[in-house]
Amino acid sequence: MKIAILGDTHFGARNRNVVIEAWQRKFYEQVFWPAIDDKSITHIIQVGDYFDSRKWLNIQTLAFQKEMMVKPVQDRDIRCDVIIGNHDIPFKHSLKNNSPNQILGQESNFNVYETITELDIDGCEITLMPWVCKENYEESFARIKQGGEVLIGHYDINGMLMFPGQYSRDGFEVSDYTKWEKVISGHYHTQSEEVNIQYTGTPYELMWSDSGGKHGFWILDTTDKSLEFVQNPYGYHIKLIYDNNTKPKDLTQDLKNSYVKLYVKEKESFENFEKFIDAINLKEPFELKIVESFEQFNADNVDDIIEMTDTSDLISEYIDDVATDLNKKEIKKIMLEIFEEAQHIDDSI
Ligand SMILES: [Mn+2]
Repeated sequence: MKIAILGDTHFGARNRNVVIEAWQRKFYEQVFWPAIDDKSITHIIQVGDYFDSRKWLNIQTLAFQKEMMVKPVQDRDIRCDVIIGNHDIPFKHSLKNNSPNQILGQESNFNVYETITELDIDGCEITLMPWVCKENYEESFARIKQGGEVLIGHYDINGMLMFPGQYSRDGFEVSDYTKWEKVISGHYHTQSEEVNIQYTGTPYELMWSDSGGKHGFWILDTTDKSLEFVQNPYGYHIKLIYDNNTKPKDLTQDLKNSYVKLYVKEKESFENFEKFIDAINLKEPFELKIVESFEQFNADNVDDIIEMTDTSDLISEYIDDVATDLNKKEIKKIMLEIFEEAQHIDDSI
């Protein structure tokens, strides 16, 4: 049997940002549900962080998750299992009063798991484990160590990838899970695989740090415990680079409703730069951030400063040494003001 494994859904993400909601909708309507129908899948397991906010639920978010998940599950009369994640709970040390149980608990076709539960699906033993906190730590840790066939949870695991380039320094050890054939986990929003552990990643991008990786959902085959990835092609955090050779016609991407960061490496002609900005704006991004490069201020581009008296002199000398056409007097003034301000910041803040 094939089971769809859906990562952290984070309904209501970023204070119910409507643009992010529109990208979530695109995933459910154009990727997820068509694939579920196409592959005749009748069982979905969502690995936690169903909702985004630990404490609040917007009425629009309530309606949105009904439209995207509850109704499609019920219309197809298929099964959806939801595990409690750390974003689903209002308390730090307890799973009490979690949001999925209150919202999805009374919906037909939905099962919410707030305790460790053993399932037998077509002869495959699947253990579902909610977020591990103080309240359930001993029981959870003992069950992890014990091992079994397939474990699905929402874990912090030391050494696993959290975001592109950033690894976790917290949680359980990879070696705690050695007695499992396969471990599938939500929590970190970037997908990664280490030994027998597969992090699902989120189905879609939710913030800038998600933009470097692949997103989508997984299909678990219970006969051989293999996982197939179905990619969501819709990314919407887009990085562009501008230099003196960049022309508006180079802009081929669809930027509508996207978050765009434009990194400016060089900008000799202000007029050409403005034309490029206009070309971006014509494509109607939701947000455009221009990031100016200060590469000329890198330590590599400045001679070693050996003799120094105090920090303010060092700042002045450093700026004197930079090869730039910018107004050095003005830069010095700003830097020294920041330095002054930093000296008077209360340590207790
Ligand atoms: Mn999450």
